[in-house]
Amino acid sequence: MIQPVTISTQNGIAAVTIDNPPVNALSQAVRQGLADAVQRTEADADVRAVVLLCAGRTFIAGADVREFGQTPREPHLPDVIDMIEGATKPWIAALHGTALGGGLEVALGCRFRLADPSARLGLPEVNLGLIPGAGGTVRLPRLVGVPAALEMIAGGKMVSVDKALEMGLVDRIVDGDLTQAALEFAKSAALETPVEPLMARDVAQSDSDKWEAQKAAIAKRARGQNSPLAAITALENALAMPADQALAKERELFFQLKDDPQSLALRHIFFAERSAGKMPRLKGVKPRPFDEIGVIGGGTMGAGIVAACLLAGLRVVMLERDDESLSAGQERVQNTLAQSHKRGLIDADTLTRMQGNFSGATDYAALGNADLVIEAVFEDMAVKRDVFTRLDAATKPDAVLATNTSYLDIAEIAEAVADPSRVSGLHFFSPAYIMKLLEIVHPPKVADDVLATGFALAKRLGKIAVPAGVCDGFIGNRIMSAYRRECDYMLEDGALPQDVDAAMRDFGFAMGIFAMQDMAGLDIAWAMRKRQAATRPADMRYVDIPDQLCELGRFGRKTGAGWYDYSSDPKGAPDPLVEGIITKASADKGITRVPLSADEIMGRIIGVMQSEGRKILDEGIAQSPEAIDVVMVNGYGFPRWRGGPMFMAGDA
Ligand code: T1G
Ligand code: NAD
Repeated sequence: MIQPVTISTQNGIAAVTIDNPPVNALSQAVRQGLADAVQRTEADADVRAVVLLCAGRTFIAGADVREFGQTPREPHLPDVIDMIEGATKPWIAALHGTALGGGLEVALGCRFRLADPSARLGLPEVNLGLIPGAGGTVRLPRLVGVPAALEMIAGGKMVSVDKALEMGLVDRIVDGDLTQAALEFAKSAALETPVEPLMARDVAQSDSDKWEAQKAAIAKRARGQNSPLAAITALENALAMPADQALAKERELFFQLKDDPQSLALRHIFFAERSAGKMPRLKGVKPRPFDEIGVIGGGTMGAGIVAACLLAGLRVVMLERDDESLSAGQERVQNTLAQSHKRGLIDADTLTRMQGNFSGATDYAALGNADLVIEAVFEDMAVKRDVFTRLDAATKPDAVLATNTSYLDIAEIAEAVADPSRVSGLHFFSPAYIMKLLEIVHPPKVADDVLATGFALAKRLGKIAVPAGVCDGFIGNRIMSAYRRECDYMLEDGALPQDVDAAMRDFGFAMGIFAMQDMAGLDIAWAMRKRQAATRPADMRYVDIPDQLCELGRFGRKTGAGWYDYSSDPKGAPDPLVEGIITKASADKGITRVPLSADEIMGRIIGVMQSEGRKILDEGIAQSPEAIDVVMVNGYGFPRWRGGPMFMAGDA
């Protein structure tokens, strides 16, 4: 068996290298290798210091999450880290890529931490429904202080190396060859100054008002997820108890959480997000190059897609139907870039470069060099087919053409061009420069390398790509249409919009379905219902309450009123007019209204998601139940810590 941990000693410095692709996870073999490395370097009289390195693209990215379902095997990580911390020869961790979870905990066991400029550090266990389980909640506050430690552990976000240096989390940022620099550092005088191991240090008390406020903010953000609250408990233990006691408590909490359904759900989504985008038919298929992107339509979605591409460093041409619409679209894009700059996501030079990569046009000739064109015009088949006919004439024959339609038949759109094999669906979610999800829709005639180009674009934009077959609404919108329909039924049966939305928020959704419709606009779904009217089965229950709202011009936030009234309260207030329409609808159908409990409401919503999900799987629209869960969690606010509707059904 290949040893994932090797030692080479030169001039009294031992280099311990971990090589366990793809992310140097702390599998049992790696832990054993590290424990052996401590014993061997301690026993070797020639060794004065040890440098810990990782081969490949990253430092240790954590414990091996795949081992969590198994019985823990020795050596256990806390023991290995204690050995490193207790070693008489100082260990220096050389960090590149991502030092995460158990990986950062190992680095905290080392006396010094050097990092290259691209490194990122974090304790993201909370995102897996856990807390650090190998000393992170005890050693980190002793190094960076309790408030900073809590933010890292309860937030689960990575910090840049500059931030890490500022916090004292790393001792030095190394430009150039990290290994050489670490070996030089190990020989340097720096080691002559004894450095107290973190476990032996005291924890600095923090300002109690700030501490209470910080804890309250984290508890509010948790919205039903346990692990952020457990992180607070662990840090309180670190503050109140001797280090070894706090460590034992941390371990106890860690094992409690490891078997908690929330952690099982979050681990399911972690791996589902990494498997959902893999299409067997695309194995080894090379995507087409895409340096210049064209986007047709500069409205809500078009402008968002342009911004996403610019923020990813691509050149973009936006095409609109007239000058007025073009300048409105350009303004939307410029505002988004300015916002990103204001929030420190991009610096001034980058902003200027991105503005230089952006141009607008109303003449299709401007798309002559585009490698990939994404259409985001009105949700109308005739308008879209007309656009694709013009694109067919204006673009290079090998340019990829994609539509961002929410519901329309992409095969029918593709027939508007001479070579339908270059047409696919790239279904973004609003706002397109923020939402991580991208449904890649594959009409029957699409070429493999055209699809592969969509996946390559998704990776470039940092999106989670999920393949979907052609049907009304693909995966996400189809399931949403189904549970929105069920919610409309519940309005007639006895509920009000605020009841349904409250039940969904308590369940863990960021927003209820009626508030979400008001945000997206009621007009898109209305257009879809009108289109479906001709083919709707006569015996199918139909609720016309949303149609009545639309006929009154209540399209949601953009018209000041929809399911809620936004005239007096920007968050939206229940509207007696809407309640009147609802109770009359029940009466007109002779339905006796019966109040519905939150459990009944959620039972019906999740039930419909699961049954529609099974139909979608049967029809091959989605590749796996995991794919459906990834879509619902990343596109429709389904609470991550519940894993998704199919996971809840035990189907995934
Ligand atoms: N364990 C096992 N497999 C892992 C893994 C891990 N920790 N991290 C990644 N992989 C696999 C992943 O499934 C994929 O496999 C491949 O590596 C590439 O990943 C005691 C208990 C490191 C930022 O939460 O955030 O330590 O699909 O596609 O986009 O306190 O992976 O190719 O077969 O995501 O470049 C804490 C999790 C663990 C970090 C790289 N650590 N990983 O992102 O590649 S808990 C984490 C990531 C812990 C201790 C506790 C990301 C990444 P496959 P990828 P990427
Ligand atoms: P929108 O009304 O905000 O923008 C549409 C833009 O297209 C307008 O600026 C209009 O001037 C332009 N346009 C119309 N016809 C054109 C033509 N022939 N040539 C060039 N430009 C033209 O609409 P939107 O919300 O951005 O939706 C666009 C598409 O994206 C629709 O197919 C919609 O279903 C889909 N979509 C919308 C959302 C959402 O949440 N709004 C999410 C995903 C997908």
